[in-house]
This record gives sequence, structure tokens and C-alpha cells, in this order.
Amino acid sequence: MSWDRPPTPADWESLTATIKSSSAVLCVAHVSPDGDALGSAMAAALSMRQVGIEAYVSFDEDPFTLPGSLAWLPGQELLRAPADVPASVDMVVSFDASDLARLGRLGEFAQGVEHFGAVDHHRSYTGFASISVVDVTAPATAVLAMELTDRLDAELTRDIATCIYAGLTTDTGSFRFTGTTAKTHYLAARLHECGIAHDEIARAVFDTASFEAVKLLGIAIDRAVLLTDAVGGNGLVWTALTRSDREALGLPLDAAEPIIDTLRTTAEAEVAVVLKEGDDGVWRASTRSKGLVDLGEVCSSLGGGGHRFAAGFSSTLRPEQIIDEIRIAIDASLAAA
Ligand SMILES: [Mn+2]
Repeated sequence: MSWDRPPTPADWESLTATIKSSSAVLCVAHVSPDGDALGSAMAAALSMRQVGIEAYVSFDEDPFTLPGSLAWLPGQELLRAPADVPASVDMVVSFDASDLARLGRLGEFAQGVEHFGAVDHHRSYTGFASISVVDVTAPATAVLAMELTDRLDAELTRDIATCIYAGLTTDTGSFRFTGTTAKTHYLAARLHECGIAHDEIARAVFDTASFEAVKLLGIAIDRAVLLTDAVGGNGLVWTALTRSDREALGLPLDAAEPIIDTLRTTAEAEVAVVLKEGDDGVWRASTRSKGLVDLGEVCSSLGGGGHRFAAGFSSTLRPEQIIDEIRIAIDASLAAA
């Protein structure tokens, strides 16, 4: 599935009008929220509050805690655990979620309320909400959260700017990834003018890890395998971390998130894959490409989704089988291109 319809003025109008006429709005980030999902949801809820709309933020995580890299985000007074969502909520707006499953238990809740909107930038967006504001050319959902703030006539406060910058810097990899354009930098400049502490945000998002997490990176990198013949001879590098690897260091699944950023620097590999076993025994595959392979397409064919350069999926197979499956899907994608 591939979403390629840019948001029209009518889509935006439908979203903002419905938000304004709702009793209370729940802004939902996807499970295991990253800076883009949470920053966008938080910026939107803060903007709604500012113009007199009751708004909250949630995501399906148990226990309900923010990832360490985002524990400093402003707007946390608006957070509600899924079980504590106020009964007044009659609209849900999801942020950065490409399919309903990404909302966890809150997906079902969203389908039960009166209005359901989605703000996203994934090409694999499935169209699950009745109001879709989805722009696959946006380098981050945060770009759309910024437009929502403007369209609600909310003032861009330092707190809102901080949340939006968190999303923007996360998804552009500090403005390094392909989706970054002149417009992205103009937006960053506008956020800078609000007095954001961009250096502190960068340190929290990219450059902070516990000693245990650094040790986990060491284990993962030590175990990495380079398959030079994969991806049509362009190389694939992969590693896997079991649940017990993490448990030995007392780490949650999200502690393994940054590993792909080191693994993907491997010059001899076009594609990098990190397999992480969740507490449920299911493996999560994170994949990165340098551009030759459309991993969004590859991972969609394996039941997941994402972007061309960064995508993922879940699997109950064994690590070696998952890698075989990825190689076959990549070969099929290369043959079709
Ligand atoms: Mn995103």
C-alpha cells in the first residue's frame, strides 16, 4: 500500500474544524514513541490548549513512561495513560502512525470515538482514519504539526517550538537525511527564533546513553555479520540482540534503538539490519538503506512499513530466517526496479 495524495486545503479544514468542534481531543503517538511521534503529538496538544481546546496526549506503553531520550519534553502535564483517558474525549488524532496497529490498544479506542484523524508522513500510511492529513514529502510529521499549530492560530511558544524541533531533528537525523530541504532549514530557523535550546535537545536525543546501553551497543556490534554477496553484491550487515542480552543489563527494548545508527555506517554494506527480541519473544527488525533499495516497500511486503531509507517489521521467525526473508524481499524489489 502506498499513500501519495498530498493534503488538500479541504483536508486541513476538515481536521481543524473537527478539532475546534470537539469537546476534548486526544493526541496519540505510536507505540515506542520517538521524538517525531511524541514531539508532534505534544506540540499539537499544547497548541490546542492554547486556543481553548481541551487536549491530552497518550500512547500505548505499559508501564506508561516516556523513553529516557524524551523525558525532558515540555507539555508532560497533558500526558494520560491509556487507562486514564478522560471520558470527555470525543476525538482522537494520531501522529506519525502509518497503521492502526501502531497505536496499540488506543487504536481500538480511537475507532470508538466520534472523530478520528491522522497526521502522518509515511508512504505506508493505510488510510485508517476518517480524516487524513498525510504528506509523504514531509521529512517529519513535526512539519505537519507546525502547520496545524499555525492553522489553529496558536502562537508558536518556546515549548511548542521545542516539541516540533524534537520531531524535526529526530526524523532528519540532525538534518542529514535526504528528506531535508531548504524549507526544513527555514522551519528550523523559525524554531530557533523562539529560543529553543537546540544543543540540549541534540544531546538528549542523539548523544546520551546509559553505561549499560553503551555496553549493549558493544555486544551488538561485536556480533555483527557482513554479507558481502547480499543486495546484489552491495552488502548487508546485520546483528541481533536477544531479550536475555538486554535483561542481563537491565535494559528495555528501546535501549537498542540507537544501535542501527552505528551499524549503518558500515561502508561495505548498502543495507543494515538490527534484530531485537521484544519482551514478548517477537523479533523487531529495524532496517536502513543508503538509497539503492526501497526498504519501505521491502518491509511492507514483510508485514511492516516505513520510509525508503528506514523501515521495519516484526517477525516470529528465528534471526537467520528473518535475514533470509529480508534478502529474498530485497532481491525481488531490485529485480522489479
Ligand atoms: Mn516520523
